[in-house]
Amino acid sequence: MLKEKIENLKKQFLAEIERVKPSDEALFELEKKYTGRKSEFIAILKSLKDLSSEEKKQIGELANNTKNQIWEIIKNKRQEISENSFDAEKEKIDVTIPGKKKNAGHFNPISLVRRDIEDIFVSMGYEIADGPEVETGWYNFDALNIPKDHPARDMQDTFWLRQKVKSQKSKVNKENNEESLSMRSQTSAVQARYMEKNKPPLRIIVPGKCYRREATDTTHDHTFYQFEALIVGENVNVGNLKFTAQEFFSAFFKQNVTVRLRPSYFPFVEPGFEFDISCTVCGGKGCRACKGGGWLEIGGAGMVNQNVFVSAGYLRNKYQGFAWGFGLERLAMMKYKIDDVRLFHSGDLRFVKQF
Ligand code: FA5
Repeated sequence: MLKEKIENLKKQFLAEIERVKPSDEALFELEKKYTGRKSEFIAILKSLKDLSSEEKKQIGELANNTKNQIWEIIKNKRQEISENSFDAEKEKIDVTIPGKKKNAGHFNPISLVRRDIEDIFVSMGYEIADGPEVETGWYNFDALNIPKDHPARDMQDTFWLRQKVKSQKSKVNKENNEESLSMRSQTSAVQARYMEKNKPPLRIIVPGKCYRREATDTTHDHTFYQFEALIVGENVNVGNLKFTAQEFFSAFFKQNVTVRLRPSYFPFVEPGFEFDISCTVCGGKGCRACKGGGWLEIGGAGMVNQNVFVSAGYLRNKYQGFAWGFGLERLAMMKYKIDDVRLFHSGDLRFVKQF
C-alpha cells in the first residue's frame, strides 16, 4: 500500500511539474510540497519504522529513489530556467535604428550676449552689480539729477505701481513723505544705490531689465535690457570712456567696430554723449535694423555729474567717473543679425531655437 502511495505521489508530482509555469518560486513551492518537512513523502518515510525489516528495505529504497528523482527533476528545471533567462531575441539591440532625440534647453540670445559681456568686463577687472527692477523715484530719477518736473522724466515715462513707500530723501515728496514705485526705466538707477554702499575707486557693470511705456517698433520694446557701466576714481576722463568702450566692442564683435560719440544730454552726466556703433547687419550701408542710417544707437554715456556723487553721499568735486547705459538687445541684434527687437520677447520658438 505504501508502495502505491509513493508511486501515486510521483505521478502527481510529474503531472504538476508539467502544468506549472517554471519559475524559481514555483519550483521551490513544489519541492516543499513533495519533499519538505511537512510533506506526505516525509510522513511515509517516518512510518517505515513500523514495517518489517524486509519491507523497510524495499519501501525505503523506493521512497529514497523517488525523492532523489523528484530532486533531480527540480534541479534540471532550475538549470533550464537559468539558461533561458537570457533571451537573445529580446536583448538584441539594433544599433542602426535612429536614436530618440533628447530636447535639451538652450540659452536665449539675450542670455548669450549677457554672458559674453560679463566675461569681457570681468576680464577687465569689473565687478558685476545688481539692483531691483521695482524702483523708487529717488533712485530711478531724483538721485540721477532728474527732479520731478524735469522733462527728461517724461522721456522715460514708465509703468507706475499703485503701492507707495516711505520716501527716500526725495525733496519733492518730503511733504507727504511717501513716493510711488515704478518698474525701473534704466539701469542707471543702480548708480546711486551702489555708490552709497561702496567707496571709490570702483568699476562695475550692471546688466538688467528695464521697462518703458513705448510705442514699439523694430528698435524699441516695452521691456528690454541695458547694461550700465560705472567707473569712479580720482582721475577718470572721456578718453578712458572711449578706450574702454572700444576695447569692449572689439572683444565682443571680434572685429573692428566703428564708434561714434555725439554730444547729447542726460541730466546725470556732464558732458553727455549719444553712443553709436556702425551697423553690423548691413556694414553701415543702411537696412531695416538701423532704419537706413548705417549706425545703431547703442546707448548714452558721459562723465558722471557731480550732483549724482553728492546724492550718493560723496564730496562734490572729489571724484570723477564715467558711465554708460547700452542696450543689450541692440548688441544681440548686431551680433546675430536680427532685424526686429520685438522678436526677443515674442515667445516664438522658431526664433529662439535658432540659437
Ligand atoms: C538711458 O537709459 C541712460 N540711462 C543711459 C546713460 C547711462 C546715459 C549712463 C549716460 C550715462 P537711453 O534712454 O538713450 O539712455 O537708453 C539707452 C539705450 O537703451 C538705448 O540707446 C537703447 O540701446 C536701449 N533702449 C532704450 N529704450 C529702449 C527700448 N524701448 N527698447 C530697446 N532698447 C532700448
